[in-house]
Amino acid sequence: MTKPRLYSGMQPSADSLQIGNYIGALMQWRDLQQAYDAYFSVVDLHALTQPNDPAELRQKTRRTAAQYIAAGIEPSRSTLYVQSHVRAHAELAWILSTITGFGEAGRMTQFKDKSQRYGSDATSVGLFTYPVLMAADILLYQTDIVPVGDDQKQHVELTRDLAERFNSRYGDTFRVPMPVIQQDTARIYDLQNPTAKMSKSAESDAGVLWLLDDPSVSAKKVMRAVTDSEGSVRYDREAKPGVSNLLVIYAALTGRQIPAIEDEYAGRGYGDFKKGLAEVVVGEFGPVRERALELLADPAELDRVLATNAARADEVADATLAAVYDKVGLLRRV
Ligand code: AQP
Repeated sequence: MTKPRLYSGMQPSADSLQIGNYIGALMQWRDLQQAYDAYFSVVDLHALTQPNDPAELRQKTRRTAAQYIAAGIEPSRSTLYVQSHVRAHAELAWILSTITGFGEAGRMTQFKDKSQRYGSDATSVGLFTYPVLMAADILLYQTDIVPVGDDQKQHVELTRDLAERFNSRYGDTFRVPMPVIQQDTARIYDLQNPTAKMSKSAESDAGVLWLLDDPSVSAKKVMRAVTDSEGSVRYDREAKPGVSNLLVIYAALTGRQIPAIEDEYAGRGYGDFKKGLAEVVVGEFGPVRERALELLADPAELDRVLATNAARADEVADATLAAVYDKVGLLRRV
């Protein structure tokens, strides 16, 4: 029996992924790859919507791929590739852009947020059409499910609308994918500003736990995380965002329930709790970091793995694109 298909990706927007990417995405991908025919992409074309140094972008792309593998994505089981290696992404995005309404794209809240943040001079057409490229990413693989954070839900809705529109205009071509929204408890907040999502592009480094941080640096960041003056290890997202965030990280990395962790640290104060969490973080990330650095020490081998996987992705993507070109009436090259 063929497995249902899954697509997801991350932008190579930093040298290292952060613990939010790990808990919110990579840990789930690692589990899902058993039951799904999974496609995991490093979406470098998406990353071009923000200013980049070319040499750094190449480096970040390799580093992101290495961290996928180090975190447990198996390139022999899942198709783990770099988006720009598969030409069909950009080509399908063009076709889909011709059936996307200008107003429809303008309603995307992420575009509104980001364009406001960057200002009109730094807001490109590429940033505006970002969700159309994302729709192409997903639809090329006849995807059944797309695991995403809550902030990406609107983009998957647009993807579904475009698939349905294309299918009704030109005949059945695309599978209409379902978003699988990650639990709110999988959302990780900045250690210094625990009401803001932890992010690769955070302004300050102090609140971000990087996967590739030296273990002693990760431990220090945990010890310095913002808490409150109450002194009791208790989950209360509203009143105690800092401690609650640390509890969520603890629970996610150990697979334990939050009440059990609260019980363990009852009456022991924040110092002990943070020390415990620092051990958990270092224990989890140490091996991931080592494996990622090993992979990065042999870039030729990493590039070879990515090329083999891109060839696998090409096969599926090219078949979808050929069908699309036929349906819309492009003349076949003989
Ligand atoms: N703080 C977080 N908690 C839980 N999940 C998170 N993700 C990101 N931050 C958290 C999940 O990681 C994946 C990364 O997707 P992306 O690289 O396309 O961009 P993003 O969501 O915007 O992630 P960042 O780290 O905040 O990157 P920048 O700063 O480049 O925008 C997604 O599955 C996301 O849900």
